[in-house]
Amino acid sequence: MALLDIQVPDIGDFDSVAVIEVMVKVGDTVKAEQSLITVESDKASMEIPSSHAGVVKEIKVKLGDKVSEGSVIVALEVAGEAASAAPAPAPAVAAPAPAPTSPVASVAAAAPAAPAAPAVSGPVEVRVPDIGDFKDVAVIEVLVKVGDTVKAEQSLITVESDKASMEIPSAAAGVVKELRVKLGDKVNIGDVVLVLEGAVGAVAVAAVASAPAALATPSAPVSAPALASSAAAPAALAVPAHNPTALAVGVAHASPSVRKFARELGVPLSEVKGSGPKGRITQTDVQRFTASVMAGAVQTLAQAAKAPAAGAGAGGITGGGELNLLPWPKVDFAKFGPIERKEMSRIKKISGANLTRNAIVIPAVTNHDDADITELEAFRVLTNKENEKSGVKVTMLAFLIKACVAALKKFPEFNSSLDGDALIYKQYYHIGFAADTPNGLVVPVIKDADKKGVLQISQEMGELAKKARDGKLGPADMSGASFTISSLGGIGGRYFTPIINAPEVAILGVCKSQIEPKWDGKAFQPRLMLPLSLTWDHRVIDGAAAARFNAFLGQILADFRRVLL
Ligand code: CAO
Repeated sequence: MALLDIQVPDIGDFDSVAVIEVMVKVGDTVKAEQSLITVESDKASMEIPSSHAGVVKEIKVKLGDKVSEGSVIVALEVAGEAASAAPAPAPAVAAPAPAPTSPVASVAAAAPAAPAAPAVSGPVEVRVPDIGDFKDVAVIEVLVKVGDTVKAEQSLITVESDKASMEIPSAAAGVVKELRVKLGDKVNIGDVVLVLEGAVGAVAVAAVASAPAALATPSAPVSAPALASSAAAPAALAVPAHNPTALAVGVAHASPSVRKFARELGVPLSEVKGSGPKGRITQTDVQRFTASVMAGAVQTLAQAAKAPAAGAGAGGITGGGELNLLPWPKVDFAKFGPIERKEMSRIKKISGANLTRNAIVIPAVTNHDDADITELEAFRVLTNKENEKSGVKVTMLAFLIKACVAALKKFPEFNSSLDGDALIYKQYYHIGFAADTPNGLVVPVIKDADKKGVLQISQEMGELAKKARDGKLGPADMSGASFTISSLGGIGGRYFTPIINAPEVAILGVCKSQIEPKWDGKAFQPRLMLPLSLTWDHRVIDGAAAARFNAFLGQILADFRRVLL
């Protein structure tokens, strides 16, 4: 074993460039060719790989450091034999650009404009310049379009290899007449990027096709830095051979690994706001963007384009579309402590999938309110005393079901479902109630609750709850609900945000009632208050209607005689 300093190899024009990512840490075992850091200039970013395999003993650079050829990146512990290999960076192998074979053929994209160059009226082909080890690299961004006026040095396209991305600037100013590349094209030195008209600082094209080797203007030969070094030389791009002065226009600024990451997730990088230096997009930015899209806080341009017009196609509920979700984090929990793996119950698996769809697809809003149930609770206790022998216990939930039926009659859209662009108003009142069972959450349904009294509802609810706990509910017991109540009143808590049980459009969450001081105009009175949380689908219901629904429910619960009205 020996310690070896891994240095920045000859990377051409990359001099004093900033370290924007450190991709390893002390103790990491790295392979030869594994990327250690990402460096970045104004126009290109590049990952610098390790020339040897070994274990990282010390990191000699940090974020923001400026490095050049020969700068030590890490101290690596390598096997004896490998250590004997010369770690010194390979000498620069930058080759000068080939001399132009024709003085008036075409221009290298990166060649700076000759200061005294005249304007020319004919078309000018702008080509990919000689930029070193640069073969069959993909065009990942086209930064201009036909009709655009471009300045000399303005970036035209971004190309990317495994390890580096680079913007190719224009050698001349002019108007884009024709684009010769598109996204995904593989380009090589000499390929025509676009044709400019009225170009300044370049020369007109005489016989383009016959002069493929002419890649630099005579006045400004381009140096061609190649990324050739020892074992560390990545199959990568060198920096563009130009003086990078122009600012990138509308360019997604990210390292190749972040670009790759974004591509895998289908994230449009051009829509992600970078939080890194100079607005560079980091992996975290991509993750945050994805999370925002998932949460519905942000729409990608593509989604916006696909989305139905406002008011139309609200029934996109069945659509789904592409969510481009991040992969679920894979964590080896055993690394942190003892663990046990248990399969989830069948109910949990099924309800989990439904809940996820409903949470993501429905633009849901929850209104919280309180209902004064002092008198109702007194009545319930009295009723239970009187009916003690019947064996049927009247529950607050049974009263809530009746109260909700009255509210659903007054606000029929709460008892509806979306069907494409139409609403189906149900003329029946089947009320589901969430029941907690040892195997997970189920929702039995009280059918025709409008036609049943509180006692009958209580009795049916007791039977259904028992069937639920015993795992004996059949599909018929759980289907057809037009509205659902989820009561945590027997357990506790103040408010929560229940998830709508699609294709219903609203759900009422209820928590534990408690005595609160309420001002009656003269004094505070102890009142039993029931917390209500109404979640509703904003495509169907608006906030005012939701507030009215809750207020109406509160009035009924405060004085149950109103049910009769
Ligand atoms: N405030 C105060 N106390 C309440 C109450 C409320 N809002 N609601 C019920 N209680 C009391 C009851 O009066 C009862 O007290 P007593 O035993 O002294 O009479 C006790 O709490 C237990 O009630 P319960 O929960 O057994 O009966 P219920 O009719 O209220 O509910 C059922 C039945 C099946 C809905 C319930 O057992 C259950 O499973 N609840 C959980 C639902 C759930 O998990 N929802 C979450 C879905 S989102 O994940």
